[in-house]
Amino acid sequence: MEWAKSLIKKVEDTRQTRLTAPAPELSADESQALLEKYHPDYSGQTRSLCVGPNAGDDEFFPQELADMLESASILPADFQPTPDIETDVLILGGGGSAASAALALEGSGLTVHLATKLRLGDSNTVMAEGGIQSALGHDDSPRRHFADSFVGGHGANDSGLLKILCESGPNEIQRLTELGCLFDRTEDGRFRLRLGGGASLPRVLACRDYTGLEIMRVLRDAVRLTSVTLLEESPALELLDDGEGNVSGAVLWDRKNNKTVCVSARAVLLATGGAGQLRLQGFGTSNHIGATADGLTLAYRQNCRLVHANSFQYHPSGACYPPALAGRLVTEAIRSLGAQVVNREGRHFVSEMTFRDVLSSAIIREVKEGRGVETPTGSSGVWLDTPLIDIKHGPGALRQQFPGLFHRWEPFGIDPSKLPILIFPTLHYQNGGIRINEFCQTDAPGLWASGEATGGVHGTNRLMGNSLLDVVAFGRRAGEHIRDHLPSRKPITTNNADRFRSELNIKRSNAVKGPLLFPKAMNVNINIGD
Ligand code: MEZ
Repeated sequence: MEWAKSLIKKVEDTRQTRLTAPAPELSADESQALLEKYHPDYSGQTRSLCVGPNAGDDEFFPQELADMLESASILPADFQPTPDIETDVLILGGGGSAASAALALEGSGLTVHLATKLRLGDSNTVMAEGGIQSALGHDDSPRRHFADSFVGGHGANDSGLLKILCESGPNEIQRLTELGCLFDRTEDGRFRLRLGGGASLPRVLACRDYTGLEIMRVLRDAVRLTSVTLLEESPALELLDDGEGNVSGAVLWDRKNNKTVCVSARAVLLATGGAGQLRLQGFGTSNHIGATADGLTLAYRQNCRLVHANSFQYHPSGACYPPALAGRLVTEAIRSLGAQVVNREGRHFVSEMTFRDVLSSAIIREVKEGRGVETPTGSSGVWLDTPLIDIKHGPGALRQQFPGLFHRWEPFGIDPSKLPILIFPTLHYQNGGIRINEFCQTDAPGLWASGEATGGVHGTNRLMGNSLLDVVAFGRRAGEHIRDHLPSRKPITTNNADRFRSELNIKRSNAVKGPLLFPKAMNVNINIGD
């Protein structure tokens, strides 16, 4: 960091004054103005849809997502599905939500297949660092959790879904603990609770800065001990229907053998996660390699409406430098413990605990208006003053709470307890998604959805830690509802997909193929050789 020596000095020179000064707060009007001017959702690099259930709405989607939603099937037009596998329940996805659904179905006597793009556990769940929210603190309650999340979500949340989320918190934490999840505890044995941005009191349980990895560890082990049949390396290419609108299975791509596998299922659950790897507007992402909006793409062809699917969360603290780490998450928990965001002049320009969308917009403003730090590789960001953590909480506190941070930065000669690090917003979360009801049923009978692929619960801005709770709570709920309301077996056809294809041919001749499955940069050749 020799190149930044004089700039780092400005951070150090202002540190003492910043330590005691109050954080700069913004009024609601100032926040809204910032969002409209700088948040990527408002950038105008969007378009409306002309095909499918959201067509003609007064909604503008990021180009990259719109192209996927209006993409043409990877399957040949004359594809005729015949069942290779018959199962009661087909779960699509390899993360926390898919695993929680599988666990809920265990013991039901139903046959369950779980198909994942890569391996079980490869998902955004493992990328989640800072924690999971649950109203367990003294003076806390699910109602308070609800109020914080509703304000954070700009009041656009589906209140029924949000109520379920907040009320599920304590039980889900108990279940995860029983499975062996080692949440951090205080010296007297209680859960250590962190404060998340936009929360009125500490409510985030964590396992240092690898909470999602720890949660997935116990879920994955538990699923491996069930009777569920795993179909790994088998992403879904299309959903199948019975010709009358009911979803009745899926076509998988057995990647290793390069062949399609048709699954006839009485119920299908989409738990396929998010969309960060679409790299909207060229942003870096904190997302797992498989997060390519597959669930949205496939459900949309089955006539499922999307809710707030044009709303994305750009996490304020993505790594900006060194380039090898660009887009990687720097957990909000570091800010919640007191690391300030500081511009090139050493100015603490906004409270780091304001809502994520507002903070990201403020960072983008600083960079656009020339108050960011330009790196030798051309990227720009602002400082996260990480050495403040040891100053505020004692020597070694940063390393003790955030070992992952050191694991990533030290190989590049940067010790974050001594030097501030450079951050810039990173594409982190899909706030909206497939519309579901309180039982995770989509608009297409036979098709359930849970986790990041769905929309409504978080409104248009999710609070920290609510996604890990979402995946376990709604994954379980979907599994339980499927177990108790299993439809009968139906024929499998590609009727809905064919109808969508015909509509595309009329209205959008330049459609690309989808789902994307893997980021474009990976150059994965999807060549269906049946
Ligand atoms: O829920 C999240 O997005 C989360 C916990 C992220 C983080 O900053 O660690």
